[in-house]
Amino acid sequence: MKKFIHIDMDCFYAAVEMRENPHYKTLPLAIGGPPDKRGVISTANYIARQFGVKSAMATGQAIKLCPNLIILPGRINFYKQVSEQIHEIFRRYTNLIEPLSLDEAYLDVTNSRVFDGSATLIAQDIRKAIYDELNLTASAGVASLMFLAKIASDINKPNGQFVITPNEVNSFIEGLELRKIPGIGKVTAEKLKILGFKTCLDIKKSNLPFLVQKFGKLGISMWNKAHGIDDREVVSDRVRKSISVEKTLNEDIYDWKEFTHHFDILYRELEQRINRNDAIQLIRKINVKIKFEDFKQTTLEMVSSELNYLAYMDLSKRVWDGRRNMRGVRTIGLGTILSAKEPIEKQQLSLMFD
Ligand code: TTP
Ligand code: MG
Repeated sequence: MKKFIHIDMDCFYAAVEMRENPHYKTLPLAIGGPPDKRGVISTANYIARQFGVKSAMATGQAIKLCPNLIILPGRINFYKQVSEQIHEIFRRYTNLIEPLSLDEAYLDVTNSRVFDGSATLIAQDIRKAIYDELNLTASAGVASLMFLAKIASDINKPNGQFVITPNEVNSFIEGLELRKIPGIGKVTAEKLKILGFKTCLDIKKSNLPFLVQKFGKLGISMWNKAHGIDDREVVSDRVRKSISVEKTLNEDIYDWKEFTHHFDILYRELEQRINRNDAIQLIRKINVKIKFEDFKQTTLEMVSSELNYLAYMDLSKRVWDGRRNMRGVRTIGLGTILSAKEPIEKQQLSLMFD
């Protein structure tokens, strides 16, 4: 049985802008092109949505619905950076991450050992980390089938999550309206309705040849989904290259003993992170990164195939004695460089030829 989490940020671009400029929080806000250039709305905050402002709507139309609407042009590169920070959080829980857009991703947590493998608790923790560290809210869906996880993430949006447990899957699917299935747009939903198909139960009661005749590939896909079959897998965007942890201290420190106190906590955190990601055998190098009060930073690394407390301590002491020059320490980072896992195809090929 698989466990999937679908994460979707709440009014993502608008949420980032509200974080950067909190006075927008109480005002209707949209990101979009200017009305005089036939601009469209990318997204709107939830206040603007109460006026009917929506993604893909012409900006001119949006202003008619909400005359006080604040419209910002948007800054995609900044949203990309934030998206990367969100992915950094995801990677604490699993390497199997498939981004659907900047603000949306599937995570396969079937083999994650965090929280005893409870996908519900993992989803909660991811949302908490996003909130605590990035000051943004996310919604999540949890299910044993990918398409259900995606549908579930919308149910308690914003800032909520919804779990479909394995024994709820059947009844959930039967009651599921077809227009909620990703890939079924307005036009198809209308066509389905005319033929008497409103829910997955209607599809289940129909027959496959008829569905294929009327809808082609989509017919097969609907039939499968209605029967709880979705054998797609999370295709991860990249192979992880490093795992590291770091902490910026509340106050700069000048005392070695105090340093070792923070070091110990970080080391344990790194150990957990490595174990959670099943990465112990992939370690090739270890490093220590220290940032000083003047914001200059230094990194020292060594070749190592294991996580070794004394080796990390040794690297730290060398930085402390040799490179600190009386400066206070502001940030401590402990990291590993990993070798890439062999792609699965390659493993299978070599098995075939062995
Ligand atoms: P969505 O997740 O569809 O929307 P959202 O995050 O703004 O709001 P929700 O709380 O309903 O999830 O899209 C994510 C971002 O992608 C969105 O902030 C802006 C951008 N986007 C566009 O630029 N054009 C579009 O038509 C849509 C739908 C989104
Ligand atoms: Mg979103």
